Amino acid sequence: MQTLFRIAGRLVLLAALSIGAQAHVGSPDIYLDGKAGPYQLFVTIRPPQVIPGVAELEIRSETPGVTRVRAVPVPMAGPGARFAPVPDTLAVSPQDAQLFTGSLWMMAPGSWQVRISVDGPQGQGQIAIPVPSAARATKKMQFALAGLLAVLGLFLVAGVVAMAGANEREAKLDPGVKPGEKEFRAAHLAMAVAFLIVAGVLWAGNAWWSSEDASYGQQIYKPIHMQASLDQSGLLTLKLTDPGWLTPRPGHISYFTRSVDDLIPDHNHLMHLYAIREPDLDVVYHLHPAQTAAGSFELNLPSMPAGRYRLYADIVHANGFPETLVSEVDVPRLPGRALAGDDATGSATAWQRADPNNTIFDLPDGYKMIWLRPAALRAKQPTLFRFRLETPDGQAPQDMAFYMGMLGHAAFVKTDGTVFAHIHPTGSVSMAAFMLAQQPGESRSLAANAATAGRRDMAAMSGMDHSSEELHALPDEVSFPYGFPTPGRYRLFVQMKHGNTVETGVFDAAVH
Ligand SMILES: [Cu+2]
Repeated sequence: MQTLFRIAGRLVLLAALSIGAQAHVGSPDIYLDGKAGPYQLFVTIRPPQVIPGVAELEIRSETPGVTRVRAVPVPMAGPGARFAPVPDTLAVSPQDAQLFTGSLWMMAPGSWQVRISVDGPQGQGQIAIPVPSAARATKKMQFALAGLLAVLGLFLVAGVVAMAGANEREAKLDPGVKPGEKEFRAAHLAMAVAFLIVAGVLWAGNAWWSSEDASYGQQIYKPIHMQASLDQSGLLTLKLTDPGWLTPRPGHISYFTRSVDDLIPDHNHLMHLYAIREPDLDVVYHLHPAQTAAGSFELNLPSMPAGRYRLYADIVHANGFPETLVSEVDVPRLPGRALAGDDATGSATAWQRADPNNTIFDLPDGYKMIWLRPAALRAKQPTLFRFRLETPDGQAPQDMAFYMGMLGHAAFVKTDGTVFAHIHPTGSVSMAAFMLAQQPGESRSLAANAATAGRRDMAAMSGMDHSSEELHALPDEVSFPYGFPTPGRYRLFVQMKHGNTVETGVFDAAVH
């Protein structure tokens, strides 16, 4: 009986669903284009369906000659980060000598990293990739499985009770002798006692399982809650509240904490807010509200076209755990106010009326943004999305500039509202978390280091520079490593900067 319960319990546990990344909405897979020492890698990590569970890893070296790739998951912080287990060696694909695949166990929810080391003709290279890990929901047991287990369980209960009865009724009689009234009475008593014992075991099993279920329920990811409000002057206020998730309990060790006031800046801002007008996705704003108190952000909205906007706010916690908070706000006709700072906007025709194969987007100042798009777009396929900017007379702009330290920013949005991903030339990882992961020595103060290390390390990374003084000619092209999570219609908002102008190109995609 206990074995039956254990098996049933394990099956339910395995059916508990999870998603890996909260950095985006509905887009758990991690895509990264970066350098491990001298080797340029395109890394895809598909976090597990369950926690604990197995993450799938796919690494393509764009630098030839790589002989061995090893990988190991470790927590971003805490003792686990210092005592990393022995890394696994990835398998070489039989079709492609520069494609390496493998799988890694992710043992607990929280802020993790996968450390990758690469061997080749130019020595060894390292890169660490942040992997947020969290259970998302508990899936109910399948009806057919539950029915089968219930029938088997009933059979076992009936069997035990019947055996106890038979033991008292007939086991002690000689062969051929019929049981009398005394035996029947003893048998009924034995069956009642056996039933009570079995029922007690079932009750204990159920209590044990309920406590397992409750403790798993504790692990299920609950995003920080964001409440948006707008006053008559156009002041947007965002209130962040923590619904409680993986809160450390007395007697339990927890290396993962999260709160509304442990945020670290990601490319200069504590919050990156995309406001996208519903349901046409025809107007987009990339804004940066300022923190006014713990868990409170404010922004004077620019004069936006009226309508209902969905808000996607990207934040990063001190331990490198990123989250995208979602809310909505109705924007009425507001007093005129210009865009300020790093804020930028763009608009296009409604996605329903747009050509899903469009490659050229005409910008308001006569410039053009061009998507060097592949022939077909498939879900889950790691792809480099490449965009180029052109002057009105078809030339490469000579004054390309970094927009918040990067060659470009892109938002991939599914038109049904189920997917939102804010992507950079490095990929889908949070830049702040990526920088944290590159630093060895976990005893540091994460938040303090991230703030100061940010400027220094960002310059060293691909497609990023913070020293605006040394303006060597920047490329007129930007690329984003990403893969659509599911088939369907998507809209892409791509931002590049030349001079003091941030251009927002809008493209559509039908993904198969
Ligand atoms: Cu960005």
